[in-house]
Amino acid sequence: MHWQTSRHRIDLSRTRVMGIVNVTPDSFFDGGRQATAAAARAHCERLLADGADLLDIGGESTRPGARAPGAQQELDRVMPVIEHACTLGVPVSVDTSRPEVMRAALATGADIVNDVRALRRPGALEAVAAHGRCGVCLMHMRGEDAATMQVAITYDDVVREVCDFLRERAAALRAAGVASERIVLDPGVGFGKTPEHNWTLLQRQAELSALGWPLLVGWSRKSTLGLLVGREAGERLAASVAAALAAAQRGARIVRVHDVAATADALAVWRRAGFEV
Ligand code: 8Y7
Repeated sequence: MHWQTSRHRIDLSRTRVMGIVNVTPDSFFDGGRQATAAAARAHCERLLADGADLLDIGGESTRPGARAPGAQQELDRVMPVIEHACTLGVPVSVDTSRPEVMRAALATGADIVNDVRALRRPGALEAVAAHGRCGVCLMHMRGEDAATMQVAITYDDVVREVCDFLRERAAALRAAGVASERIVLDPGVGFGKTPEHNWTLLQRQAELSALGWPLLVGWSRKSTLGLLVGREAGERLAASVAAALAAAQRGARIVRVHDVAATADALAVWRRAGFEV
């Protein structure tokens, strides 16, 4: 199984680690735009030294209730970091829902569009289709944005509804001419879901894998883990690593994480123990 992206054809027979690079003023010491960009560039190099297989660079905070930056602000944040990341020899993903940010990142050489809104914004699907070669991660999210997604969450059957949504989005991309091998799916842990929904999606992850596309999953530091073990965001390393292993065991081909070194070490042991199939 492979993931075709702009510059790299990623072999997914081995579980891959996607390192998270948040270029938001609240995620790095905020000494202004230059300092934030420099810290983010250094963070890319740190994650690669720690064993990241891919980098995911984003400038829109998806914290529940966060306010979205404007398009120009998002471009100003992410483009200097993407330009640098594209020189480092690994696939680079841009975490955005904006077609103009997708186009700018792809023009610079970015390999993958990671969209928590699954290319539902006007022009987003077209931006990916027009490129002809980039990879794309389609994530399930209930609701429009971080401000509304956790309001009144009900599903009849969360796994069936997430599967239906992802199947429909993948079909829309195929209809627009996007090759199947460019597409990866993601259940969207924490996006319009209660902790119970998130655990159900992990327990029944095999049903998502059965859709036929590789799965990317992100549990890193999320509040569902914090609730289970009774820990704040900065104290969820062990829970995050365990969740990444559980997701890998259930067939995730890419895990999206903050703590790359610990996750890569854990996956190395898990792999050596014969769990990777
Ligand atoms: C995910 C994500 C976030 C995820 C994918 C956080 C941007 C929240 N989570 N993208 N983005 N999957 N594909 O806690 O689970 O990292 S932001």
